[in-house]
This record gives sequence, structure tokens and C-alpha cells, in this order.
Amino acid sequence: MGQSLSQGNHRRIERSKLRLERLLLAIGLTGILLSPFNAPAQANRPATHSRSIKAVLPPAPFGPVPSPRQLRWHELEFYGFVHFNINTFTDKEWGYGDEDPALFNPTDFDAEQIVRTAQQAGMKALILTAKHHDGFCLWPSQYTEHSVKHSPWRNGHGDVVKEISDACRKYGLKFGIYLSPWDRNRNDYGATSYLTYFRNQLRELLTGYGPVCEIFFDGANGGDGFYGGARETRRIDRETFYDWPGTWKLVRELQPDACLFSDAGPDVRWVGNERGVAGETCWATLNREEFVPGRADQARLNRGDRPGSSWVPAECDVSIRPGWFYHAQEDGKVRTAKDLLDLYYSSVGRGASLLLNLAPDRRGQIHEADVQALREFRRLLDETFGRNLAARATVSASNVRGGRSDPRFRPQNVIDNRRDTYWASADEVQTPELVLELQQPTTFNVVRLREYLPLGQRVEGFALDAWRDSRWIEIAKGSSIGNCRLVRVPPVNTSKLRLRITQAPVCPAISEVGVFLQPK
Ligand code: FUL
Ligand code: CA
Repeated sequence: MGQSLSQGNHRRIERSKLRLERLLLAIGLTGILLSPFNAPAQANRPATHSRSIKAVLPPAPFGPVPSPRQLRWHELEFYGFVHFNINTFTDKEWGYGDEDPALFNPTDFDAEQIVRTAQQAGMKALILTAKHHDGFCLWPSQYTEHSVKHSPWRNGHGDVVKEISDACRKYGLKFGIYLSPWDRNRNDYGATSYLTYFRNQLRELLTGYGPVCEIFFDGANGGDGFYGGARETRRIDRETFYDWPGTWKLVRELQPDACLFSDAGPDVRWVGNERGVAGETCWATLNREEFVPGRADQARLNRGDRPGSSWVPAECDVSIRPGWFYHAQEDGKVRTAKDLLDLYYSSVGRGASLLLNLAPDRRGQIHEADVQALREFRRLLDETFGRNLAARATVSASNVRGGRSDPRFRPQNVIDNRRDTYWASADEVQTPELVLELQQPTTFNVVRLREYLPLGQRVEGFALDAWRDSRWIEIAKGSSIGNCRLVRVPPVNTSKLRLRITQAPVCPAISEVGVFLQPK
């Protein structure tokens, strides 16, 4: 009985589907489907919505898309670097490699102070220089004597990598590692045995300290150094010496969730400068096969390639001080909060990430001047982004995929504070518009846009308009969006904001639109 009823229902639904189908075809609606359960075989039939009649398929991905590990990385946005080693005690930026390990002797090393400072600044991870170009290891590696083992610090039983990674876990930050490929201490640097040494060290770091979110492989490579006493200049072939694919494979085996950073990715690329500035147009995509770590085409890295063969978003590494390591004479040259905010806009605000370097002092702590600047920076960020002035807006669009009642693609999805929901238009509508009607006239000076990344980077051009004196006035325009686009505008007071997608090869998928007021 139940069965025949449901069969009867099914037939009725089928009949009404057919009627609807004809109707929709007759009024020329295309691009929406009547496909139950999103069956691809029915992909080109028109549709509508009811409980039993499923709607259109989501947009097909465009170009390369991020891997799950890259998607997790995108959510970090702002995280820290820690440059701390023997250079901190010799007042250098690049150690020659002949330094006595006894020089490494912080008077009051406090991993928790460092990590807490990062956490309070809003950083989501910390990447530690486990070994810089001078070859001194912050952990007691079994493959060299050039390490904390021979330091008076903690009587030679200290392990900075352990203390920092433990503190990261305690404070909820992810942990990452910088391991310099160039090693000015090692006698066999340049020979194939060095590669074995390098990978042995990598193995120690990737198996002994818990999950690693990113491994930073620096491009600086080869040149003069101590090299076990040879004191000479050594050049290596950047394309072949390191056998990068072999090293990357090792990382994938040991830490499959770790993102690999270098001038050539494969997961995250250098942004092409150390000023913290991504291109005004910055694609998350790159023709990766044309790049080699250590041989950077800086202009292209800054901008990315469009459409690009791989998803390799940019990371902006920049220091809070002029140098990467601590120098007392730079205590008065710490970036101001306002400066840091500008960096945030030119990195995170252009779809890249901000990797801000901290330089612990000779105590082994973040200096008060830096703590102060970071605190102030955090306050500015909170004051600005703590409140989305569009959170209770009414959102409408010139086109909604699947019709206005399909909850998967509805305009309101752009203000639900979730990256995994989005507004999309029909496939053939590539330049739709979205209007946010605010609850009252509102003053703002920042607009934040996010694309739904699992469908690739889709938008190539957009404009923002404010409703004033009964008409739309353009207040800004831009190109790439990607993970995050922060648009700063002179203060605007309006009750309606419009986002116009002006150029896109496919329909857009916008996950978030936020409206903010950065106080003066
Ligand atoms: C550069 C290095 O040479 C600097 O010392 C620093 O580590 C920076 C992050 O990368 O290439
Ligand atoms: Ca959303």
C-alpha cells in the first residue's frame, strides 16, 4: 500500500516535472536541471525545486583547485616566523658556519613567551628556523656536532625545536619548520652525501616533533662558507643538486598534511620579495613546471600565472624588524602597528598569506618593543574586522543558480560567516551582480570578498558601487579575489552596496562579503 502510494506520488511528480520542463523551456530558461540526485546523465535537462526534485549541479571547478592541505593552509592567513640561532649572539644575519656552538646561550629562553606573543597577535602558526645557512641546529641532531648539544644552554641538553613545538601545541598554534638547504658549516656541502645528510635531518624533524603544517625551503643557496674548514666558495646546480622531487616525496610520506614552500611550491610559493607585498593582481595559480627553487622569477611569483597549471598560492615573508635576526641596535626600528596593518592589507588582503617574522632576543624572548607593536596591531585588526556591518543585510542578486529558492547558491550565503557556503549564478551568467541592503545607512571603509576556493579562482574583475542620491556610484574596482580580497575605500556612508562581477570566464562562486569600518 505504502509502496503504491509512493509510486503514485512518483508518477505525479514525474508528470509535473515534464509540465514544468516544457514550461521552462518555453520561457527560455536554460542552465538549470531537473536531475534527481544530481545525476550527471541528466545534466542538461531543465529543473525546479521541491523536496523530491533535485536542483542544478554546483558549478564545475575552473582550472586548478586547492588540495585539502592547501585549503587548510588558506585558513591560516596570518602566522609567524621565528629567526633565532647563533646569529642572535654574533649579531649577524648570515653566519659563516665556523661559529662555536658555545656562543648559543640564551639567558632566559622562554618558548611560551614567544608562542603566547604570537598567539595574542592572532597568528595561527609559527615556523621556526631549525637550521639556518650557518648549519647550527636548534635540536640535538644525531648527524652533526654543530648543534645545541655543545651549547652551555640547558647544559647541552636543550632542544629549541621541542620547546617551541610543545608550546605551539599548548597555545593552539600549528607548527612549521624552516630547514636551510644551504649549509655553510658542512664539509660535504655540494657533494651527494650532503643530500643524505639534509634528508636525515628532515626525517628527524618530521618524526620527532608532532604534526608539521609547513616546511619552508629557502631559495638562498651556495656561495662562500666555512665548509668544514675549506673556507671557499661553492656553487651548486640549482636545478639538479637537491633533487627536490625526492625530498618532497619524503615529506609527503612522513607528514602528508604539511605544505611545502619554496620558490616553486609545490604547495605554497614565495611571493617574490621580502617586503610583505603581493601583486595588486595576485593569482593563486602558477605554471609550476617553469619554476625551480632558488631561481626565482620575482615578478611572476608576485603575480602568479593565469590560468596557470597548478594551485600554488603566495606567501609573504617579511620581518617585524629590518633584519631577520635580533640586533639590539634595531630595538627602535620595530614596525609600527600601522605598518603591520598595511602589510596585512598587501598580503592577506590580496589572497596571499602573511608570514611575519619575530626575532627573539638574547634572553630567548620577544623584546618588549615588538610585543607592544603586535598588541597594538591586534587591537587594530579586532576593531576593524571584529564586526561585519553587513552581517544582517538583505542580499539579492541579478541571477541565482538554480533559482531563488535553491539554498545552496542563494545570495544570503555570502553573509553567513562560512567559507563553505557561497552564492553562484547560472553557468551562462558570468558577470552577475549582488546587492547588500544594509539595515540602516552605514559608514564603512573596508570591503572583504572571498571566493569559494574548492571551485578554483574564477573572478578576473569586479567593481563595488555605493547607492547615493538615488543612483549607484562606483567606489572601487579590482581584479583577482581568491581566498581574500580586502578593498580599502575612503569612508562611504550608504544603505546599499553592490558587487559587480565584471570579468570571469565562468560563473562566479562568492563565499563571503564583509563590510567593515577601520577606525582612524
Ligand atoms: C632568506 C634568508 O637568506 C634570510 O636570512 C631569511 O631566512 C629569509 C626568510 O630567507 O632567503
Ligand atoms: Ca558563506
